[in-house]
Amino acid sequence: MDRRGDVTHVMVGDAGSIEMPDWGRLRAGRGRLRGLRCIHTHLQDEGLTRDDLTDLLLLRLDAMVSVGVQEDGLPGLAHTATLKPDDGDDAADRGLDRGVQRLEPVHPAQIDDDFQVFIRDLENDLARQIRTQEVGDGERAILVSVTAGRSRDEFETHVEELSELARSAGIELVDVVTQQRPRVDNKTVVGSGKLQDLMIRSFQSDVDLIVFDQDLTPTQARNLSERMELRVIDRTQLILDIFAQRATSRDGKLQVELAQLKHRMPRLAQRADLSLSRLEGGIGGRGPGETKLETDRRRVRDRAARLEKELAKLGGQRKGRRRKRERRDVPVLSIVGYTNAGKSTLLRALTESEVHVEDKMFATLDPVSRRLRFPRDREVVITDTVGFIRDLPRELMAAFKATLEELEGASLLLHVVDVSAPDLERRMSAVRKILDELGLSGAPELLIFNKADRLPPGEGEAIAARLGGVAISAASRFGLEDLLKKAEELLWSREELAGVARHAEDLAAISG
Ligand SMILES: Nc1nc2c(ncn2[C@@H]2O[C@H](COP(=O)(O)OP(=O)(O)OP(=O)(O)O)[C@@H](O)[C@H]2O)c(=O)[nH]1
Ligand SMILES: [Mg+2]
Repeated sequence: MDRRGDVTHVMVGDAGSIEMPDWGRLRAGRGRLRGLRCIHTHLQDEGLTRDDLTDLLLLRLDAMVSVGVQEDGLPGLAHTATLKPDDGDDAADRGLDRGVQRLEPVHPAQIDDDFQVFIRDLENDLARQIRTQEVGDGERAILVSVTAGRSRDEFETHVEELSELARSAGIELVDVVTQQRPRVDNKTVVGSGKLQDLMIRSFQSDVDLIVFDQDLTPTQARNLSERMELRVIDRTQLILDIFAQRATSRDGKLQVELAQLKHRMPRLAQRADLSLSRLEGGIGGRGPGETKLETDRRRVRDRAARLEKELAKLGGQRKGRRRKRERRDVPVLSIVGYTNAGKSTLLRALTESEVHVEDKMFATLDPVSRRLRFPRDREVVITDTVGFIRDLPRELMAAFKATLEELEGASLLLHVVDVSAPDLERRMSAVRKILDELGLSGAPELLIFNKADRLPPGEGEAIAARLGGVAISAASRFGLEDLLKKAEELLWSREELAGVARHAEDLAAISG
């Protein structure tokens, strides 16, 4: 029934269910309701069911009404529910009634409220709520993760990391939905009950995006975005999108675009239907543009091939520059480590230069090199690089490889570890694994336990002693001398250093 009271559809079902017509596929405008009430009978007078409330929410109906049928065939009570503006009362808002309000059941003959006025007020409330939600330009997202057999501890750090990634991408986190499950569901990652819950939450909170911690297969991606009527992305896509946001150099931009294309290729292969187009834009429509992806697979492949060629050319130029430096025989110290560990801060502290530092993951993308003069007047080049992360998307490995070519000639790896991270050892092994896979683990490594200022005094040093390395605080410049001394020892053999020292003493003796 529409707002004027005219009957627009008549649906006939059986005792168990009524099939809704397909006008549910289109979303009503933001904050607006559909302008239709659904009035149906229940043969048992059980009141509104879970399915009724779900339909109310998902179809954004003005109201869902069930009228009980008595033994004698006459109408019983009419149960009515409508959407409810979010009043912040979370506790009363769980389970079946999340986001809906029920009106007092009355006999149909006694309904005399002015529905027009009621529904207009409700729409205004809903619209107001959405306006206040639109603060900030970030997109609103719900994160989803299933345990999939991981330990609680491991699961939690993963979810935390995903939240951190979302924040770094400029996404506004609305909710985190987790599910304990031995395995990921083949079709929809989470189970069907959880999926329904997720749909309701996303409608209520008016989110733009759902981010899954698990990498989605093309089938899962399609199923999910179809059912959710929302953009659905996975962790890999999120990381790729962050890289796309950050890339500044020509090289970096091309690498990221190539990685994005490679990630989307299998999804393009399956696009038998149009619903997939929802998957394509990155966050805020960044990344390979929609139009580009609207073309067929071959054009995408061609584009990828062109990118690869151009990248190879740029790689050649880089190699030339590096060779020049190698000829000058300047040792290269490369700062590596998990993202956000404080690598750029360290470079800044050591070289007193302006280097971009930010409390965001993947703040640095392109390598930065600076000169550094050691106390004994030796000069080295020190390079800051992109941060690593566990389960690095395969597509990004290639991009890393190119930007990390700088590391190939490294004389010493300065492996920066955030000593205040609870899972620091897991992060260390993630970094080493990536270095290994990139074939860069040959150079000697100095472990640098940064952010010691975040721990009680002495604790950072204890960890450094246990795992072998130096404890520092790049932010407060604590421990830098120790670091330089250790680096010097690793760079130049002791004898050589002793020789230099003797030489200096001799010189002092002569001139004295
Ligand atoms: N408390 C504390 N914070 C630090 C320290 N060093 C760095 N930070 C902070 O950690 C955050 C990340 O620092 P960055 O230097 O950008 O880290 P990064 O390793 O270069 O990060 P990516 O380039 O994103 O991989 C910033 O907010 C820094 O201010 C430290 O010694 N102590
Ligand atoms: Mg950095």
